[in-house]
Amino acid sequence: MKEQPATDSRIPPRSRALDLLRQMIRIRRFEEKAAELYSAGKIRGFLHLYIGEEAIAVGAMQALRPEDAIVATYREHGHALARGTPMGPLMAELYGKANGCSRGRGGSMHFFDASRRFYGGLAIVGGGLAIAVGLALADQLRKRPSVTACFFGEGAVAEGAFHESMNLAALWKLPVLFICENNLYAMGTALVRSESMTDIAAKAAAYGIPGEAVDGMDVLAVEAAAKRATERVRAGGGPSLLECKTYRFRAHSMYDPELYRSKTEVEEWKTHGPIVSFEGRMREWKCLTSEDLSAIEAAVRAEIDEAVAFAERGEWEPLEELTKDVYTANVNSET
Ligand SMILES: Cc1ncc(C[n+]2csc(CCOP(=O)(O)OP(=O)(O)O)c2C)c(N)n1
Repeated sequence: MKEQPATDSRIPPRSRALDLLRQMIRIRRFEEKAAELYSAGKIRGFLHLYIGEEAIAVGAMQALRPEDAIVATYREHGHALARGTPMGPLMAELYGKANGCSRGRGGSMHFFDASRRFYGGLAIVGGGLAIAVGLALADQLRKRPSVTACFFGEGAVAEGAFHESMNLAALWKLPVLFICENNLYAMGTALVRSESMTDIAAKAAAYGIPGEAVDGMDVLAVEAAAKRATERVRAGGGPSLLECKTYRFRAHSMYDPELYRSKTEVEEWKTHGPIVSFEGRMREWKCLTSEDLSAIEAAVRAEIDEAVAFAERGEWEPLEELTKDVYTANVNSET
């Protein structure tokens, strides 16, 4: 199929649209495989799936450059994949193997890839915001032209760390893009049950930070909004906030019986999920065929098979190395 003629500026060229779709499918299938491996006992500990929210990581990442820094939460598989960390070390990290991106010490919640300025994978709600502010301060002091993108859930806005980070970032005009992934529930708590004011962009405004809300199910809308916001940040305008309205299709984690929301609500959101809706639009634009989809699915399947094989052949970390890189005084002392 030929490139789409540039008649409508809102329609991306076919190759770009295919790439965005491929990236979202890649994240979706990786996580479906992770869920399967978890049930098979290959992956242990916590596992929080991003299924339903893929458009945010993929869309936002389009606005970021290699020199930019990224901080994410424990629901970060999609961000690491969209950033370009190879799938093998990520799968091995889920397995807890030494060839994992964090030597198997972090697991699902602690993906890390310093070579791509991907600084977590962090388990503490709101904790990433303060780290992002620190990274941005370091970049500013060293006069590096970088933006730090900080992804967090709407549950984090209830944390003091959110308000302290907003305040300092605005006060010091730090180059941070705060990206709130508002999937409406913090574990089992609906946003309306924990916040007296649910407009997250308005909370940023209270600190003088420009904010924008966007449909987080629409990869192109997220990309466009992230580009607008990063441009402002890069131009020295200080921090910006993007609230991406989204939904997670799976439970909070593998242990959640989901008693706080109805199945009908979940099914309704799935009908306009980020992948299915983008596929539909691509078909309308006549830039997606069934063969294209089969080719994407086959390539992703092969990549996942290889990543699983990489994880399977990985070694466990030797016991003697257990305390290596553990930063505490006297860890080996007798006292
Ligand atoms: C400081 C802190 N408090 C509580 C928890 C337990 N906890 C883990 S996830 C979570 C909900 C967070 O929801 P949200 O920020 O909306 O992110 P989502 O899981 O929806 O992506 C909570 C309360 C934690 N990890 N850290």
